[in-house]
Amino acid sequence: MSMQLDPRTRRRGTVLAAAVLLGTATAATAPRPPPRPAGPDAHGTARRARLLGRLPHHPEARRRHHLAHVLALRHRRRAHARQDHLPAARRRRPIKVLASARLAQIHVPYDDGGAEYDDLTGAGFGYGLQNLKPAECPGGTLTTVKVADVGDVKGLCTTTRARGHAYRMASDGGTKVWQAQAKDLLVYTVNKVGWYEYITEWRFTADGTIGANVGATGSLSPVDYNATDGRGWPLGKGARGYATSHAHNVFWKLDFGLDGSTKDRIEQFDSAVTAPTGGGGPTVKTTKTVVTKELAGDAKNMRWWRVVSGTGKNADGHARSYEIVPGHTDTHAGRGFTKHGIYFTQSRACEKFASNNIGDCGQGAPDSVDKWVNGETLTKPSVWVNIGFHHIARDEDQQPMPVHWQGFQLVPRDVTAMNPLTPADLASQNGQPDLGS
Ligand SMILES: [Cu+2]
Repeated sequence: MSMQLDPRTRRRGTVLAAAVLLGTATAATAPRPPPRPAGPDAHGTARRARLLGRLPHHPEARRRHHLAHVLALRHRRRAHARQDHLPAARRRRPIKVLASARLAQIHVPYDDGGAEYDDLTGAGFGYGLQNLKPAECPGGTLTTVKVADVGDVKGLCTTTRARGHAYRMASDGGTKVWQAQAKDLLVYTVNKVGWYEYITEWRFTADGTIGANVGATGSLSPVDYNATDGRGWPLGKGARGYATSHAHNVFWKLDFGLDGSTKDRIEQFDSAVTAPTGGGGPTVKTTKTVVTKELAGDAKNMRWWRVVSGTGKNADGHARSYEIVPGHTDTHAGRGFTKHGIYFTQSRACEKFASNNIGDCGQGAPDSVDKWVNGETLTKPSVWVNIGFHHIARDEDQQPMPVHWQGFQLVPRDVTAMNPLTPADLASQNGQPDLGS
């Protein structure tokens, strides 16, 4: 995006926190589960994950939070209505996953150093919430959002979308095929910032995976077509205009509340591969490191992180956790806060935005996530995910620009003892598969 605003101008209340992270997550859209034996998490089968908002400090954020709650309640009521028709054995308790999940900045520096924007807190992202027509929310529900200084905007879409195979498995003898077609639950908004439009999407998959993505569309900035210094790309017949290359560094802030507790633990895993020296194949050694202090982490081949519940275990006695799976990212070395792909900080409510923070952390407090990593012990971690996209424009970016997505997934690891969609006749196959005939 590009707007002729002072990029460092702080405009309180410009944020539409994508605190739109509502709804009952998985089972709301999953095929109706098969009957289960009685008892909590019997056979380790699925429980419904859900998200709950947390009460923010800013009045405006509170209003949005309220909306999130209303929607979450509505979803819950519907879910309960559905469950009323189920025998007791099939009613399952939800498992809390997140206390809060929000978009935490979109930082856009241009390659020539001439412009740099913090779209959420410096360029009016929240004011740009767009009204959506029903056609933009196919099969779903549009909800009205109150935006400070703007008014009501019918801008929040909640809908479902076909996903295709959730799983497929043939028996050894080929006599039977188990397969399921799934739907995702999607919650999204569109915000216009300058000539760019951002789609903020939260996606809940029937297998428990949560996806956070931002899609950039709209139009290239018409005032940034002057890159004759080699920092752009020629667009138009011959080479009439040079669109200036730039980056979109998108940040999310996640506060987990696994099983209702914020006492989560962060673990990092690294695997080292050794090529074979004699007989046998290559070998791999995987090492776990518990992240006990605040950390600015860098993605690396065969490295991953998970957030582990300090209290909750699944029916097999394994600690519940969510793995952070980043999508493709271009890490931008230009600022301290864009240098790293992930940050773990001791949670503080005033630390809301990864850069140009407008949370009230007090006079002289640092205003970006890299500076909040200062050696504190992690007892209540916040997770900041940074996914960057270096945008070198192309002819196809006009007009309008096709949506370009960037984001990450939260993938359940040992949240349930088996696949939450396991059909009844496979429910006994926990531990060692027996495909039978
Ligand atoms: Cu761009």
